[in-house]
Amino acid sequence: MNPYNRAEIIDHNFLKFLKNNHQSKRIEKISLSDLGMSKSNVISIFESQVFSRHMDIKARELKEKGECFYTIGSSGHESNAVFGNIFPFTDIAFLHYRSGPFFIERSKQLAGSTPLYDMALSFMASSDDPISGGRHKVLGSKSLNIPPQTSTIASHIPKAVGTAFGIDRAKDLKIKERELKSNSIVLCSFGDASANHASALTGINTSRWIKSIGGNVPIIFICEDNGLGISVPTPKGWIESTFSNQDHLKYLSCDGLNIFDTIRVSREADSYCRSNRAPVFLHMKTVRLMGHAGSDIELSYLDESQIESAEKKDPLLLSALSLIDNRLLSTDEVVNLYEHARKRINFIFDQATTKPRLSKASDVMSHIVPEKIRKNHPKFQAEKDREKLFGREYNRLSRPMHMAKLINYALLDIMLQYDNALIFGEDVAKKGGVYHITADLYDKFSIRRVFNSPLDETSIIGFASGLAHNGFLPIPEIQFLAYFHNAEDQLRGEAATLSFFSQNQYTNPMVIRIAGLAYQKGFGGHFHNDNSLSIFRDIPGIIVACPSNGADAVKMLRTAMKHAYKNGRIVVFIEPIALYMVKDLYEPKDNKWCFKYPDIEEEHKIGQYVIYGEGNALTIISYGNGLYLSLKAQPEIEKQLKKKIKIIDLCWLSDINIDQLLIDIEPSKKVLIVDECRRSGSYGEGLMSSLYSKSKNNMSIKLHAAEDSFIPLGDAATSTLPSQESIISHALSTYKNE
Ligand SMILES: Cc1ncc(C[n+]2csc(CCOP(=O)(O)OP(=O)(O)O)c2C)c(N)n1
Repeated sequence: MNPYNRAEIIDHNFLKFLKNNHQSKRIEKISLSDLGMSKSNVISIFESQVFSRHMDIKARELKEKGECFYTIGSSGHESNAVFGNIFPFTDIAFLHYRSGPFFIERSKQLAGSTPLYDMALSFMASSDDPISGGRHKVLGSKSLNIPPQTSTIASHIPKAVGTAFGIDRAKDLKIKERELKSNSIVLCSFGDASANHASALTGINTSRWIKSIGGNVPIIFICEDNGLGISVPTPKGWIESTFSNQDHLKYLSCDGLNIFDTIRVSREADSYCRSNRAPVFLHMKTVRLMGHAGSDIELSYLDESQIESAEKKDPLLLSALSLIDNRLLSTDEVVNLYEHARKRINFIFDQATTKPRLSKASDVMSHIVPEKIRKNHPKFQAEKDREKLFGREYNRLSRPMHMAKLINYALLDIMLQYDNALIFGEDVAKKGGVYHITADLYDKFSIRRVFNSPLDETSIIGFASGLAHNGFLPIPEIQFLAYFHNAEDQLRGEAATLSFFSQNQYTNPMVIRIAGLAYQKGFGGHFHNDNSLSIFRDIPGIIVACPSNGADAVKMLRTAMKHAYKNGRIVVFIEPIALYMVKDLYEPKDNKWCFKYPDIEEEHKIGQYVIYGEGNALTIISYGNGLYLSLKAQPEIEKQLKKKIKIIDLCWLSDINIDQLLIDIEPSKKVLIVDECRRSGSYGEGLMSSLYSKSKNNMSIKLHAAEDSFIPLGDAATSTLPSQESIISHALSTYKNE
């Protein structure tokens, strides 16, 4: 036999061993009633294991023919079928990519499921695949309560923790949007190498952190330990020594080569987690068979003897022997079941190869932007309730205020209107955030709805995704824009891709508030004055907002919430720190940057920009601090030009209506884009190219952006940024076509 074709060897060995098997005493004798299992249950688990094995064998054959993609299999991990049996499908499951047997076994809990066919379609990247529609080979199903996972290892762990936390919190708060059963728990599986990842460690850490302060986090972390991460061995005893001694984390281990041990320990994990509402680390030791993935040549990093030694521990064979030794099936019955499953899988997979695949860009992109997840929108609260909530502040609502205060008011109204909204982040509770934007919310809505997170941005955004799986509308806060980078994958790789990989069946709406941008006086240096938004610019499907004043901020925040609630959208809401407390525009005490709190029903449509002035000599397009500085520069520019100009505040940095913008800037023909962010990757850069490529007229468009530099501390802090003076000079030279 070809030593490189391990699938063939394993298949052959399985049958050879069974045929030569004479009743043995290798396997422990068990009592099904002690395990709380029926004979048919155990046979069902075995059958799912067999189906999964044949899928791996067949997928490899089809991959050779170029019919099948991305063949990462489950061989060696077959004991995870046990979890699919023990845990009810009402327990939401975030699965490792080797959890095929789990998926097949769980589907038997729901009449009418067609897991083999569905998985075959996913292997074949067919557009008929019911979960991803041919976008990825994922394990996922809305009806089975299995959200699809990306292939980024461990990145599902922070959100699984958020979902676990959200089960009891939703019940507590009685939110009507909740989807998960009150006594349910969360299952979250991953590999042993993945357990080293920062996302894994922070997820597990956050679950313990919450439990230590009395919160409920009913989650079972299932580490399927095959001792390898592609070619890198996990040090002996590493998983056990890392996770068995942690406070607030119950550690249990099972032998994944032994179906009955796995059943026994799963039951223990289930009972502990469900009744204590506390995290459990279930360590399943097993082997990996057939290499890491279809393209992996194990012989390039393992000796043949090492490979054979793992193959001798084949859990499928060991399951078969357990069933035979315990007289649940005869050898012939096992062989029959095995061969029958082979035929069935071959037939289904061959059928699946004939099914359609995605081809057009528009089809690929059809679910990037989620939509219509809820019909109705929560009503505004009665005026008397608002009056009570605002208390002393109620009578001040009609007074002009700076942005920080107005956003605070908006959040009060939003929390009143949306029972399912939660605010969390670093220092947001009692302290009210570093800039007091969330001040008083904790007192008014209690710690159950406004709470501090551990100091970890990955957890904050992951938590938001997870909470959204149970009907919450999270409003996480990131304390400073520069620190969002720590959480980037949770937005870019996870949250933003969910509706894409699930065809809008799963969404994770959220409104992420981020204090950011530069021009802060007397504080910071680069990390508190980060002036780059490029991290958001290329993420498909998200909405990005950046208000320049309090009144717009309030209206935009309301619109953001509405789109998150009704359409499942993810909104990144950038709040320019330097403008939080600004009251004046042209002169000290002119109060021209203070605004009244907009009436409760006032909104600000996505993509709608605001135009200041009607002059056509020149148009300045900007947002945030750049807009504020441009308005300050306007009188001098107009004085020098002896003509009037127009200034446009984009407000929304995504969804810019280029066609409409071209109509509005057309009369002036001269455009200066002022962008406070670093030139490379700035929104201004993108806007300039969009305007040029769509403009039919001879227009002159210039970009005045910040230098490609980090921000220093001290007097030089604004030296790399557009200033009132530099805007004036750029405006004049743009006008003169210099
Ligand atoms: C964040 C990230 N880095 C690297 C990879 C590439 N990669 C895919 S699987 C894998 C090994 C994972 O090993 P383990 O967690 O032990 O799971 P196993 O495949 O052994 O079941 C790696 C490095 C990835 N998918 N995601």
